[in-house]
Amino acid sequence: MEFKVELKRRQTDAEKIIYSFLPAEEGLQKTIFSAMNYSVKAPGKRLRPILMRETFLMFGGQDEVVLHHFMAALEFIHTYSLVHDDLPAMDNDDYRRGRETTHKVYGEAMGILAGDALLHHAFDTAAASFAVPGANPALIGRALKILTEKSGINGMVGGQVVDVEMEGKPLNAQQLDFIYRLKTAALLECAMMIGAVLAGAENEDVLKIEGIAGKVGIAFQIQDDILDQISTTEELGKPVGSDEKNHKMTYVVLNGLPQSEEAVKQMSEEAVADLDSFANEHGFLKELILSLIHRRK
Ligand code: GRG
Repeated sequence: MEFKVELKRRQTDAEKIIYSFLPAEEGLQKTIFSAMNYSVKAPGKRLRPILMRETFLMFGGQDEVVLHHFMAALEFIHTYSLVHDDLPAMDNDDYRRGRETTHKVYGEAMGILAGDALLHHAFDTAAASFAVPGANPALIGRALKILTEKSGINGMVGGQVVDVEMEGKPLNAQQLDFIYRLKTAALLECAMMIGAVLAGAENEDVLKIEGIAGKVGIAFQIQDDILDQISTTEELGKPVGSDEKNHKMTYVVLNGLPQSEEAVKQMSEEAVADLDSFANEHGFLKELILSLIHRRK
């Protein structure tokens, strides 16, 4: 079947799974439930949960119930990061995923709280998988540790801290690489590592997967920088030129467009070559990674 059709099917499946863990909009605090649901249901690509599931399948994972908890948890963490990133104290953006940002619709206080709520709800959703009949607590424990580490101070939040602190300052290639590894690649590593862990992959293979996802993550962020320069608000669903507005040093600013495009291609192809060293079936995963080189949103 054509790749685009297969991808759409996986996105629809992922959304069904993610939405099933969202709160009902009722009770005195229903505004926060509504703000959480608004943020999560905005049309995202669902890349992280899809990567998690494909890696799980690649390592022969069978029972998906526990996996579903983690797919939703990771998308909640990713969504909270976008909600907070758009706040006036950060990028101060009005549009995301083709609609008004959460704080524009619900106000700044609710924007902050919706991000907080999604983060807590993510860990509640992941921890609830201990109660799944037949679940393996040791694997869930390992997956929880990865989720915490990759999203926290030595992962996404750590990268964002350096990104914010370095705004408007010159950055060298090493510092930029540090930011991209933590801010962006960490959550992709998290996705693929958890998929492998929950499928029961050997530790050595989980580490190999971390390396592959790291390359995909860096390529993904460089492509994000490229799109911020060459795309349109309509196509991207969020403002373009945001990096320039915020005086951000990016890979594109440092190296120019042609070299950046080449880096995305090279890193994605390296990731795919590493993936090919596994005998396991991974056709869709390979196509997905290669498709990111040419992504337009
Ligand atoms: C952690 C407090 C706190 C703030 C947020 C990492 C981060 C910190 C914010 C996210 C903003 C950003 C540009 C992150 C880099 C990763 C990235 C390119 C995110 C966009 O991911 P997509 O394209 O988004 O997968 P969709 O909307 O498709 O899910």
